[in-house]
Amino acid sequence: MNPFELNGKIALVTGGSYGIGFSIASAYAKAGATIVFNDINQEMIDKGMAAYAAAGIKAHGYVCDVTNEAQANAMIAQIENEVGVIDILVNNAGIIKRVPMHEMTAAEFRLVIDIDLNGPFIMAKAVLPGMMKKRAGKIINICSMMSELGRETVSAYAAAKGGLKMLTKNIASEYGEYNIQCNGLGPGYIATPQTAPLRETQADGSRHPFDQFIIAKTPAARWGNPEDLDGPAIFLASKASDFVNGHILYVDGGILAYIGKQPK
Ligand code: NAP
Ligand code: GCO
Repeated sequence: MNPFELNGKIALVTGGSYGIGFSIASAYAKAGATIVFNDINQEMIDKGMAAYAAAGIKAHGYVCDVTNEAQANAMIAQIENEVGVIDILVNNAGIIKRVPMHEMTAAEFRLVIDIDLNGPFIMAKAVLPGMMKKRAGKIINICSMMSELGRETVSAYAAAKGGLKMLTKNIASEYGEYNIQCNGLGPGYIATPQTAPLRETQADGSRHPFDQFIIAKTPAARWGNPEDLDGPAIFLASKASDFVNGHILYVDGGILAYIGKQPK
């Protein structure tokens, strides 16, 4: 039997209209899963549905703000009624605000924490009852290099992703007895709309300084693509990881292992 197949499984990927979430959901579909995704408005759902259809994937899209517990609970009930009980949850939805901490407002800090940390709590809490009843489930939280490292301007994001690492470990600890595995997937620097500002070509045609920095910090000497996450994401969603719990699987091309290339 192929331990990496997802046949018959229902996977919910939050913020799955594009970017990393879309790539992971597409990979899950190819592995046999039924795909469900949410986004914060119908326009994004429609765009996501068109993208899945173009990829030959019959997805189910729902409008839900992951920070709104009432919306989340209503969506899970609707999914269970229309599609089935969720087997796999990927807490992918997230934002970042790049502002020096001494200039960041408390409201901006709270918003990032709300979406990137409270959201995964709300969504995990919403799917746990169904998984507990089935005595099986997979919860995958999309962490970050900032779950381990800090850098200028991302204090709220690092606090959220650091907290998400520990929320992952706590869900693993509290619900392992129900045969529910909760792990983190920690992408390195991935080329998506979220990181586009860090890769913009400069007025003189040169690469963005941060782009050059990341190339020097990555042994693979390249940015990751969303598709680089697909195999590790399938592993964490499949039977192959049934005894992996509370682990953060970093998919970073070696950034966390590397001091960085000496400047020329
Ligand atoms: P992205 O391109 O900005 O996509 C984020 C997705 O989340 C969008 O579909 C967005 O929808 C959705 N979203 C935002 N707030 C939401 C909310 N309150 N409720 C529901 N959906 C919401 O980001 P990405 O680069 O694909 O990153 C996806 C995840 O990976 C994030 O958690 C990010 O922190 C993490 N990550 C990214 C990288 C990277 O280098 N790109 C590396 C490590 C970790 P709208 O467009 O409608 O707002
Ligand atoms: C940043 C980037 C990173 C990536 C990712 C790295 O501004 O440093 O946006 O935070 O999004 O989280 O793993």
